[in-house]
Amino acid sequence: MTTTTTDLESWLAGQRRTVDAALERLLPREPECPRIIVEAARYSVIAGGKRLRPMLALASADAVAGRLSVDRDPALALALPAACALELIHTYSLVHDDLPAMDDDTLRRGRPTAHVVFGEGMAILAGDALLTEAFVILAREPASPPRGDPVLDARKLRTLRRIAEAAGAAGMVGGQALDLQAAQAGAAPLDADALRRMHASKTGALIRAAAAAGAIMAGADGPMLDALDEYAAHLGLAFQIVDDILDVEGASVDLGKTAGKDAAAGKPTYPAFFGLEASRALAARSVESALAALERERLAGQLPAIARWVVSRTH
Ligand code: GRG
Repeated sequence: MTTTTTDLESWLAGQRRTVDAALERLLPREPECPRIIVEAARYSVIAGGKRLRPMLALASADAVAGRLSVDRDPALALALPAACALELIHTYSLVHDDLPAMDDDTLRRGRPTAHVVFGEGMAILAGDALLTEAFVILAREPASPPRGDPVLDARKLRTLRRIAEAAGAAGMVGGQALDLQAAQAGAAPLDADALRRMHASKTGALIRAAAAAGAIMAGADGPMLDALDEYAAHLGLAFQIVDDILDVEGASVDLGKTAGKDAAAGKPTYPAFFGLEASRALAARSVESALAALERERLAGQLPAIARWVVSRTH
């Protein structure tokens, strides 16, 4: 059975409501936390965004449950804390990326960036809080079923490690460091292969961790996990290529962030290396490879439709 756009849209809308309600519950609160950090941490998360990483984690858990013929709702519930943690880590990375010391941007998710509203120091702390709280959530949740289940604890530890590795120096932070280094005066420009490797760490690692986290929490192992990792690696590449294309073609008002920044800054991008048409073809080929990885392990649910949506999106 194929999933239609409407099926995907209504699935995403339902899961998004669940994720947003869970984020409301899990974000830092008063009175344990000072009001200023509660407000600064919530500001960029509640602003919205596509919630791609949480959706991937949940779709992955759902696909694994389908494949293992177990109930989908408990699998989704087990994956929900990891889905929220991933969104907090992703949001921290955007808050820090937008700082004057990095990309120096004033518009994100359709709103002024966190440092514009709260000041630089507080935006740094908001990012720090989001990153740290993500690991509190991964260690503490889910609160039910009762804690102390050794199978669940083992899944949680694997998930926590997978996400930490993806967010850290071998993953997102490492990729951001390469990006920053390449932008320094006098630095050698990245060639197409170095660009691919930089994005694989900076953006791809967390996308892969999202698919893995949902799958691990739902009980996947071995070839099923490998297939999902391959799916997500291709999806991450397609996502990045489309992001570069939208930076050329999109309007800031649709994107919710400043369009045209990469070209203006002379940054290497897929359209700059290959042109728009070849970049679109590359993204389409990546999606085909992502779908082939799923088929190999007979994984489905919403994952194929999410892959197609990633290349057809306009924001
Ligand atoms: C500061 C450690 C650190 C890392 C920053 C991800 C990242 C690393 C920076 C973002 C720069 C950027 C615009 C990358 C292009 C791809 C990307 C990650 C876009 C933003 O993600 P979306 O489109 O955002 O999923 P929303 O707002 O929809 O969640």
